Amino acid sequence: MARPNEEVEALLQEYADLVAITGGDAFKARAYEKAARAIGGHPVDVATLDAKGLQEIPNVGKSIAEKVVEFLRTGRVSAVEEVRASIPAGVRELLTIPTLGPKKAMALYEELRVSSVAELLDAVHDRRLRDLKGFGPKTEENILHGITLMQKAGGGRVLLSAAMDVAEQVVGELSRITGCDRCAYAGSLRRMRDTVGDIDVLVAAGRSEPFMKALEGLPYTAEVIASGEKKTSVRTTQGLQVDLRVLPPESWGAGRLYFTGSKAHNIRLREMAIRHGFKLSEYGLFHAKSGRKAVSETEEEIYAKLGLPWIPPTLREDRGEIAAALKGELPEVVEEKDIRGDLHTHTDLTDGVSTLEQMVSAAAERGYAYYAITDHAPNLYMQRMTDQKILAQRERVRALDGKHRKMRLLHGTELNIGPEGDLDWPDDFLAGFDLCVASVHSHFNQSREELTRRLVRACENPYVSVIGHPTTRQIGKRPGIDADFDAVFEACARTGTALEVNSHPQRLDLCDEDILRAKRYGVKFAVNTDAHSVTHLPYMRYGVGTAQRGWLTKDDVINTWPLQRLKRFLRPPGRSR
Ligand code: DGT
Ligand code: CA
Ligand code: CA
Ligand code: ZN
Repeated sequence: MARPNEEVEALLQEYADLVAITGGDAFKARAYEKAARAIGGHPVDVATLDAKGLQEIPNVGKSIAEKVVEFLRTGRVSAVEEVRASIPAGVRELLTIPTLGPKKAMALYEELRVSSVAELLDAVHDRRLRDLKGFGPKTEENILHGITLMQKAGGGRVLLSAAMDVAEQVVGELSRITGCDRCAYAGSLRRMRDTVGDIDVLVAAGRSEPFMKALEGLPYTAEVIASGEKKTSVRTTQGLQVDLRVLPPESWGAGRLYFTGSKAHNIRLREMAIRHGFKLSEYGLFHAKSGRKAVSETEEEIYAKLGLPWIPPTLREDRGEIAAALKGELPEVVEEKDIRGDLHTHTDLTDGVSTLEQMVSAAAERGYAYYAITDHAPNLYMQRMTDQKILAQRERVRALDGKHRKMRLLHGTELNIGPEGDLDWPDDFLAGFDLCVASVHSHFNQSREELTRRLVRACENPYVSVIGHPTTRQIGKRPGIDADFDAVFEACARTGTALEVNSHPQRLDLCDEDILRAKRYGVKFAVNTDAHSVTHLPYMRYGVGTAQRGWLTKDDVINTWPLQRLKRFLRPPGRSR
């Protein structure tokens, strides 16, 4: 169940797309898009606001506020229904292809009468798109890729954050029931995979019935898929499956181990158990000969009997963690409490929705020792950044520094890596920042050579300390760019440039496997949120989970370091600063 703010955000975004596709006012479409983002990032639940309260949200005017009120009261908005009805359902289906914007979707419908994904596939194969203005072979390729992505997302996996929201609510509800000894989630969610197929919840209790009944009766349970004494499965109103298993309390550790997975990790453990004369199941570790139980209550005891230390769930992917554990070489993975600050964040000076003051005080509440503000630079033209604006912001940042306990503020920017690897400002201007993040935001379809050179050039700039969201992937929407990342990682190591692990649940970029690869080059990392609102700062947990899946330790992550060490990394003495 999305929060009301997110539901409203999705609805207004859809309206903006529909306005654009029906050839409506581009200004109006943009206004709805801005309002959608502002509401999505607004810290107060919109369901608690009236029309007047809504209008206090930036970019929300009277007419938008009225639509939101209508939605909150009736679950629908007549204006949205109207435009929906004016567009064939197939064209709306086209809009769900992640690589196809509203303009192109409309052109396909008007020029070629394409009104479904199937018809679009036919048109691509018949090469009918090539005759359309603004379409080329590259567009075809993108469209085909988009359709593949969409069909993959149709496999029903959801973003880690969406699954986490549901799981935490379910665990909260079930924990309150009398007789609940323990309750926790397991599966890919506990391993912090970037997407989750279904949610596995475990309860330790003597009787299972009250828990099964409670799950079936939750307000967001839409359908009961299977109902039994040991396991019940339901589907939520948002289409997410939740599997609940109730275990006897003495089997808690064995059950948690089994249902956390991964399957491949479990198989390795079972093989080890057999070699040690045991049998491992979700009920415990048993002596193979006598069938007598050895241990079952905690994961630690089971690992210990197999001669292993406890292995963090984020490492349980059969990527060598058992061999490392046997050698005593398991990494001590970075934890959220180790993070001393966030090095990539935005404010409403560009496309953020919270003010500088709001972002800074929310960061201070998180107990950070330092915090960097890195708004977009001028080459991302939509953001209208100027030298004057960023310098004025610097004054405000300096004035705020020290006002929040001991948290120190860094003034930075997120530069745009241009098609040639060029950056927004000359070096002497960059020298004025405490920190420069540099990221790719456009020209994703350049050749592999061009993309690689672009990223390597950015690394080579002495003022660039972090490469933001390095592959630019957006989960379920857009694949990462096709650069030679081995060359990029090598350049990062050589130039002392950190790679970002972007914590936004839609990005998680670098992903676990890329992190593992980059780490072999001796690269350092920065786990950042790229927050555009105070509500995004807590996304840090997802970045840290991803960093753990990439086997990163505190030492690998520059924003766990004390400020002085971080500053030396940002401004090494050899560089001309
Ligand atoms: P998901 O839901 O696709 O994101 O991935 P998981 O890992 O949560 O997989 P799921 O929900 O099918 O099963 C949860 C855990 O239960 C899985 O990680 C390991 C365990 N498990 C499930 N089926 C098997 C199996 O056939 N053999 C073994 N050893 N473990 C299994
Ligand atoms: Ca699962
Ligand atoms: Ca499952
Ligand atoms: Zn960016």
